[in-house]
Amino acid sequence: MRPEGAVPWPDDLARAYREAGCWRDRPLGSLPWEWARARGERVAVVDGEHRLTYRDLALRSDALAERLAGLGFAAGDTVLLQLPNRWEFVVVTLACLRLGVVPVMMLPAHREHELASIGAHVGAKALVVPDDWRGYDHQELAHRVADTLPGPARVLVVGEKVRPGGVDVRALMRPDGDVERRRRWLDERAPDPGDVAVFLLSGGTTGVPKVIGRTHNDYEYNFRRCAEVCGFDASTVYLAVLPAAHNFALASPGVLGALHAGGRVVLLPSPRPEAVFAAVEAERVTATSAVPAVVLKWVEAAGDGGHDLSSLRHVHVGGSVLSPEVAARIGPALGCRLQQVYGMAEGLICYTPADAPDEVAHTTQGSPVSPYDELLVVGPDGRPVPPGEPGELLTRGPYTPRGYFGVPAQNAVSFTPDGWYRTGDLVRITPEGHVVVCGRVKDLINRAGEKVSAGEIETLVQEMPEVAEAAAVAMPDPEVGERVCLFVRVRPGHTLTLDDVAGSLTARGVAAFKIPERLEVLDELPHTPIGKPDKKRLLDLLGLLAVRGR
Ligand code: J2J
Repeated sequence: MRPEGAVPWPDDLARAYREAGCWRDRPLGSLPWEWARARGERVAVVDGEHRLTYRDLALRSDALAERLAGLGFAAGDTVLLQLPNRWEFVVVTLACLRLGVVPVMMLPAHREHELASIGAHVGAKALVVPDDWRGYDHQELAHRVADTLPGPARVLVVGEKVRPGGVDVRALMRPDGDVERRRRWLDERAPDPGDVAVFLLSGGTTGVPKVIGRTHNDYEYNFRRCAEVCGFDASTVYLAVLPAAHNFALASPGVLGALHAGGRVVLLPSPRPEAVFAAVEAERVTATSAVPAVVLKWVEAAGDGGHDLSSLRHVHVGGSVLSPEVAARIGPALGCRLQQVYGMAEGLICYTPADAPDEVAHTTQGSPVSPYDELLVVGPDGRPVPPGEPGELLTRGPYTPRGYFGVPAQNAVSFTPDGWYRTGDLVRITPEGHVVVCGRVKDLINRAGEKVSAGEIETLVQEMPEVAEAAAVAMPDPEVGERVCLFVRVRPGHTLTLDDVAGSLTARGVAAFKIPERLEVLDELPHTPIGKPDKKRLLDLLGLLAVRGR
């Protein structure tokens, strides 16, 4: 069942993408058996001491899928999936895909604010959470959120300490019973490959939740093409350190791309250099992906030596701007090749070739992974700029859906009438066809690859009684690229500190990565001629304050 509110491709293009072999009309949930038939006893997923073969994956995801059906879940239902990088993440995701239940890929850092608004928007029927994680009680959070949702929602818990009222997911995965009968039963109920398989969150979700429905067909093409461009095969050992729920680590090529290619996936819940280097050495990792802030830490720590990183062939770096200087240090420090990637949960992915000359790998973000990706660079008037000039990138293609889920008014802004997605990124395209990201026109803060919508923060802060007006801007930062800086005008007779803001947002369940890290209180905010806060002038002011050493 197609969740209502998803925006499909036009019929003629859908036909063309099928004829071209982009869309193969196979539901993603059928892949684990396809993989298991070819390479059943090989290890597919490693998580610490846990090692799952391809056959284990198929058996466990089938068992869970059938028992989810027994609990009343059916194709087209949505569930909020909030799990860290552990083996259960893979099984739960595959089980949902098998049954046609659509997982919404929440991040472990999300809290009540995000879970409740997205859950209400998609009509979530369940939350899947760890019992606790990094000292935080996700079970309690999930029950609280479930109570706020308009319809009944179950709490499914992965862990030892399942409390009354929650469902023990690990117990549902036990691969006992009649395997063949279960497989046939699930095959008969396989979802339509043109339907939405997963919901991804858009970087910089505004007040309006921007959720992207990726179909079985388009997402399979996404990770298959990325895997091809990255040279993934049966010898690949892919290390996932970024949250596996993020499109980058999930499918670009990430976890799904590595499994599809017959490789092995190693899951690590932390990008700390020590843990990463130990995993690379122990599992002979060949490829991994990271945002620039993380790879910089690896480069700095690699000099200490002590670990054998010789198995590493490629590191994929993207999500935010990578400076050419840091890019040039990656290969020598880690003993591998750099592939830059410019991607987005909305679709388009660009990669520098696996064997690109340094010039290309260090200074560009590569070219689209599909020959059917369309790119258009436009000026402020919406017209194409001359070749090589910078402008906003618009894109369409076989894995770039035509709209967000259930927000027609937002879609009229984010997409052109003829289906181009407005990326909000300023790019130029080199004569060789490589994209270079040179800025953005969208109003967000990119903190170590985590996108924070300025508008969302402003709305939340303006709800504080002390605040008359607020503007959030991206403060440049050597460590994480950008941090959220908040400018405010307070109401007469009030004062405001950074702690007040942090306290208020945290109390309202806003994810920690969105909390402003600097506050400037002004008597007046500068405005543009149409009366919006003038962010360019605020950024200039920030520069001046920095020069004055504040
Ligand atoms: C500058 N900005 C970049 C880059 C993304 C692979 C890799 C990344 C993402 C991702 C992804 C950038 N240089 N190399 O989904 O599959 C910024 C742009 C873009 C936005 C998308 C993937 N790579 N960006 O980051 O949906 O602004 O996806 O529009 O989180 O990140 O963010 P997101």
